[in-house]
Amino acid sequence: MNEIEKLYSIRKSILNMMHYSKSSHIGSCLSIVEILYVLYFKVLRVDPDSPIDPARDKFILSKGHGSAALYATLAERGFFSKKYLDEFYVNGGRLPGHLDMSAVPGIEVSSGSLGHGLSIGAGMAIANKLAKSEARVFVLVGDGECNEGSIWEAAMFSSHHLLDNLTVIIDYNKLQGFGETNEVVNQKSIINRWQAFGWETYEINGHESKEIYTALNKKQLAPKAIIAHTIKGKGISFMENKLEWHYKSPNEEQLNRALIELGDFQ
Ligand SMILES: Cc1ncc(C[n+]2csc(CCOP(=O)(O)OP(=O)(O)O)c2C)c(N)n1
Repeated sequence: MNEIEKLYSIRKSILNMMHYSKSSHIGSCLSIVEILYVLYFKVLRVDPDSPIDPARDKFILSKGHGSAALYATLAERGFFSKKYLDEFYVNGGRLPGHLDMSAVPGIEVSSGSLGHGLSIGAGMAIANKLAKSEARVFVLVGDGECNEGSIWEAAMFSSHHLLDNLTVIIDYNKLQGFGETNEVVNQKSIINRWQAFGWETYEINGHESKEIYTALNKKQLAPKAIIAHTIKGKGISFMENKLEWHYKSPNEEQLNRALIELGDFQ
């Protein structure tokens, strides 16, 4: 499968998972598909056949409510069977609604309570340095999640320790659960903030694979923050930039409409 087909397949999986489980956060998932694709197919040194290799790079999805996107990407990359995706967020199912590192191979950290992933990632990055490992650590956070004070504590810590093996990607889709991010707690100066905390910063289109790849691979002397401009609900016209799709789940008619549109998105 080429890149377009893989992106299509991941989005299709997400739509189906959300529909069958009647669960929330479809907009949050669709905004990070290209970022996850580039990480898992182009950047991360990971091996589905050896998922806990001590030398592997690590990725943490700190905004754990985007779990369906990570499960779908991991299945696409071969970490586990795509059949497991049918067991997302259903009673007794294998894949919990928020990320559980014990559920399937490939999940590095259980998440869902926002604000913790970057601190955990900083700990992993410093551990890699102590072990003289070349492995890198990547953390994806939401823009609303950046309202959490713990993010900024981790940001201070990471630049103090010059963690040049740590990268945070901010999914700047400008919406959170109950409103526009810049209205809830203003993040307009988000790049300046990360710079002021001593991070190397990049600003990219978070749906352009080449831009994502280039920013992720730029050599760094300090921790790196990538502000990825994204669209919540990306790829489905009636979901894009619509707050309601933080919580709504597509019914049968909406699912079919979305799947038809997804064909156009290819
Ligand atoms: C500590 C904590 N507080 C509140 C929530 C509830 N919650 C789930 S998603 C969400 C909004 C997150 O917005 P953002 O980080 O911008 O991610 P997006 O869904 O827009 O991708 C909130 C507040 C949570 N999961 N954890």
